[in-house]
Amino acid sequence: MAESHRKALNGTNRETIRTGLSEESIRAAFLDNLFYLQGRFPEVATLNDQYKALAYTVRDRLLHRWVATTRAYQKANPRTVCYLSAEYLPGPFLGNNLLNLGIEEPTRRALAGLGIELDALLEHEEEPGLGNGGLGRLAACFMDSLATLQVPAIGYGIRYEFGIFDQVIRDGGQVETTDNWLRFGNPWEVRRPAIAYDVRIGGYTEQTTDAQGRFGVRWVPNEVFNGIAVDTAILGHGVNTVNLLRLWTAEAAEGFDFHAFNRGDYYGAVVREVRSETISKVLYPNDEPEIGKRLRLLQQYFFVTCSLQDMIRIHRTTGQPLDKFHEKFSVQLNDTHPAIAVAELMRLLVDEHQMGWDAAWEVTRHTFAYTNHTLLPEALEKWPIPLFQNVLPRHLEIIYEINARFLDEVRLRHPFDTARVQRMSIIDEAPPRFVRMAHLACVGSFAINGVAELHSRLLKETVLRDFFELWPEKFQNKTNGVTPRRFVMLSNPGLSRLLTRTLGAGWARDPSQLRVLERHADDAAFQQEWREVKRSRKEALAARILDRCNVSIDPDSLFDVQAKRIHEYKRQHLNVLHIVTLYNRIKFNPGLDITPRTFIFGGKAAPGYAMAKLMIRLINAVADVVNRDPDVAGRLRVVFLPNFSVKLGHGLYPAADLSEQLSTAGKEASGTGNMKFSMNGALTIGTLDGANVEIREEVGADNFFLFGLTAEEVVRTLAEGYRPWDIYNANLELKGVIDLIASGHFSHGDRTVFQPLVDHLVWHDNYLLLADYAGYIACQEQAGLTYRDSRQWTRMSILNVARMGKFSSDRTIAEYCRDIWRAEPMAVDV
Ligand code: 8GP
Repeated sequence: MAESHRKALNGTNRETIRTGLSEESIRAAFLDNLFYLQGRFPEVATLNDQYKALAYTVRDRLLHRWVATTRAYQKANPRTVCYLSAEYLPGPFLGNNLLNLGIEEPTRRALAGLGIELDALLEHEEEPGLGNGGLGRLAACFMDSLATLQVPAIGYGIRYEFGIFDQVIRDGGQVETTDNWLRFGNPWEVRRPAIAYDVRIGGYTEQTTDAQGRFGVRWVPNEVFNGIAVDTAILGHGVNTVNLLRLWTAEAAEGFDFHAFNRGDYYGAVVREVRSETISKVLYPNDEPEIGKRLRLLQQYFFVTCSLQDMIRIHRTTGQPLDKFHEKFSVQLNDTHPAIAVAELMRLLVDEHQMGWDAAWEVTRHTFAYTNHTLLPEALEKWPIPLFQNVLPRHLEIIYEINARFLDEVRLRHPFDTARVQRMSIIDEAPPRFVRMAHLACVGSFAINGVAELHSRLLKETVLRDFFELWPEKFQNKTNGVTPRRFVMLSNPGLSRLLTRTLGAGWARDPSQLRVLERHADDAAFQQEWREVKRSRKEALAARILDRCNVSIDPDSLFDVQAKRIHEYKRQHLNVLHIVTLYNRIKFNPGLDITPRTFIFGGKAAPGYAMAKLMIRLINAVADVVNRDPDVAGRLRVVFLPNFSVKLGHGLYPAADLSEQLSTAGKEASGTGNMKFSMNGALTIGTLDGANVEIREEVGADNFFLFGLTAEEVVRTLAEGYRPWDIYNANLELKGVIDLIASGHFSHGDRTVFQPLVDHLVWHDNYLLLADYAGYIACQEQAGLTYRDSRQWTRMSILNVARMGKFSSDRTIAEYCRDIWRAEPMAVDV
């Protein structure tokens, strides 16, 4: 496909220095960009100069597809999906764009001709860490799939100057440093100073009367600043569609406050500029209480108003009236972070475009759809009314009005049920009173979805139960997916080649074709090739770990990997209990014959989440002791890979043998790392949680290591008065493990370090580690034994890849398009 694509373009008169896809064109363009954009010549160019020259070379090749797409959209005026997300984690762009353009090989040769290694430039790229984890990465996978499926779409968000912090491990603990990803410039973005919108903040509202005597409301803000569009091209795979990722950056309304200057207040003016620019300065790490985070509310409103104003501008260019807005756009709210959009669209329509309330509400409630990404009550956003009033006084009035009408509807359906009315209200009346953003999102959306079957069911039964009873027709499930382009083709070229040689190239766009692999699952020669691919990825990871962490690991050992945010519900510490169990077993029985394992961890903890940081400390402390202990050498190794990112993931997923998906059942909405591992041939050890349930269904129970309580059992266990202390005392092996941690064995004799974690486990354990411990250990034993039977293990690995087709984000996006967005593909010609 890439080849025909290239030929088609090579055959046209578009073969210029900015568009040509041949080795010669790419080399000429590279040198040209080095010279004219960097002012450099090859002999003095730094790695960064070379990287940028190549990035511009590739970007040029995106640009005419971008223009062609924009033209095609303007002409056809298709229905457009707008994805509103406060987070995007796209990962490095260079490799993905080369892949999607199908020019990786000619580019490699073009550079080699100049003595430059493509891989060094790929490695040099700094990724935009504009997200915390799963939710932001999902948004990026969706952008990839929308473009690949040729669906007209815009992703709207915030261009944070500092993304997710960089994680450094110092003395075994996490230290955060700022992520200055823009330090060397970002060659992929195009700034559009002409696309700028006013953003008002604070002040008060007053009643107005127009010439016809109609009442209206005027919002008199006390601050105004600008949002400027910064665009990144998102190219689909093997197609010409380039969709927009449009991120907003904040600026002072006039770069310079002449009024203040005239009064001699030059510095006051500059300070004001600095203040407005802080809006898009930094991404908030998650798991921190929202309360009091004024800047966070400002950020949410900032990107939402710019995005909606932008949609209205685009809609007006089509000549259609605003009451047809929802026919042009379907707007997806990625969690509640953009939920203020419901009130903002009402404000824009009613106050700024003089639409009547009822007509505006018709448009609004047909525009939005809401995706929920978590059941954890602490993650459900609510804003204190005093703060809300201070920042968005007009929106608060609008929300009160929406709420009053909504609660009338509830009362009509459920007379006398005041408890229900209180539960469902958008306003939480507990002092100081709060705006419940999830309720606003539910009331203002025509569709509400969870991100895996189990999660969607639990949403209906628990946190959104009242809303489900009121509007069952709004509720849907859309099981997450991930893009096989980035997470298989780009991350694992060896596996991709093997798949393409065996199945043809179609699997990356139609992964149901992977099923054909089932036929080869027992073929010895194929199995051998399969193992060689895995082995080469394990060697590459071992080299990286030696380089970064100065720990040598054995590629023949079982690579047992857990990479995700650090959180109690994800239970990295259950994994540690297993490691210490094996450690103890070997210490008591030095001759013990166990499957050699390398445990690899990656993930960040929210800076304010003390227990998660203690978990990181525990992993590193155990690693330190285990890796130095000659008694266990050759059998156990533990590595914490710092600063986990999309880029690190590229090296991690393909190298894993076993994927740890340990969340307490009912807590992980879906998970997406689970999919990336399994698509690369890792077997999963996991609970019946999130998408694990569906992965197991697809790959088959025989090819999945299952343990643990079900979501229902978790609820029941807690309700019946769970006593972890009893389990601790009843299970001698578990007791030995916990006592060893408590004894200071891993903390230089200091018993206090891990005491909070140990105490929490034996007295509270709300994530039920102790309840699941025995099952987990037994299941791990099974996994270790199976690994020794390499034919059996390889067979299971092949079957995992063969049956993971469902978890391509193309399938997810096709379902959103069909069931929620009513959006159709539209091919673009160049
Ligand atoms: C995550 C869920 O935890 C994960 O299970 C799911 O796969 C992913 O979303 C994509 O749907 N949720 C978040 O990342 C999340 O809630 N983040 C907000 C706090 C920022």
